[in-house]
Amino acid sequence: MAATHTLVRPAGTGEDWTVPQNWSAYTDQEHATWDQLFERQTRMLSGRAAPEFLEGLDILRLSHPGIPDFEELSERLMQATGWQVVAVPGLVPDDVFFDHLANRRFVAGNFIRRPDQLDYLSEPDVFHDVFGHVPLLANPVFADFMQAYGKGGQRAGSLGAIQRLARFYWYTVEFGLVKSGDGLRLYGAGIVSSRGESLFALDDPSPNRVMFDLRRLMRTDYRIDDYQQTYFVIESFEALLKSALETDFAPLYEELAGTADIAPDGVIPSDEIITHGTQAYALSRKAS
Ligand code: HBI
Ligand code: FE
Repeated sequence: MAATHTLVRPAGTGEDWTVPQNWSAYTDQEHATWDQLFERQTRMLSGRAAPEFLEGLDILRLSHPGIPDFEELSERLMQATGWQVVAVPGLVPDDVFFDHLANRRFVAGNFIRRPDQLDYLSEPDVFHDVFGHVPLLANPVFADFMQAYGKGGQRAGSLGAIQRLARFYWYTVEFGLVKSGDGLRLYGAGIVSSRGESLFALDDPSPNRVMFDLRRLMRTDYRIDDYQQTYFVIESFEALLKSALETDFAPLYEELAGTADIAPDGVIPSDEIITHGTQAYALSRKAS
């Protein structure tokens, strides 16, 4: 999610930045890394992830051993919601990213992290992109939301509001929580693909957990280097889709241009707070 305007299209990538996944080139070690991460996360996520995410894992039969073949995966996903997964070598420019989403194509890194990077890497790899993002694309409501986000991104570019929209994505698609009849559940890809954050986001007393409010969220800075200090909780995926489809974004961006940013750990009077975090974790990291 960092600034992507300086990216240079690598040799061998198409005009749209896609590359062949080259599935047959994965080594046994790389497939084993996928299996290890998959096993560890699915065990952790039952009872923690949103039911829609867990259903997506089932529908797409992502449990097959080894890194999924994007062609097979796309066939199942196409049948469920009309989405496809295409391979890219890494981050792509914002306009390219939005164009893919607007056309119901999800771009996924085709490489996988090294065995010494199981818990953290900064670039989105195939485990983050496919395990983290793709299951919810099998859900019709979330699938429509992602396309609406892509179309919104195309408009935001011309309005100079990419940063606002990037915050929307960050605090929902990457790090969102959702209410369920039985407490909060995880759905953000950055959370569900991370062992540490899957525990932290739901159970730790450190972070704030605040009900989703689009205006508020678009004013909030985020950190890319550590666990989030605030998580926003949506009422439902239907409500999320509604906020994307029914908000008139151009006047909202204008209104927000006159407001101050809110720090990643900030709380404001209008917040509907579920947990007012201690921030003990963030404070301890700063001290060390
Ligand atoms: N490229 N591969 C990839 N994955 C992303 O999630 C991504 C990207 N480029 C731009 C981007 N995300 C974001 O900056 C936009 O959502 C704003
Ligand atoms: Fe992501």
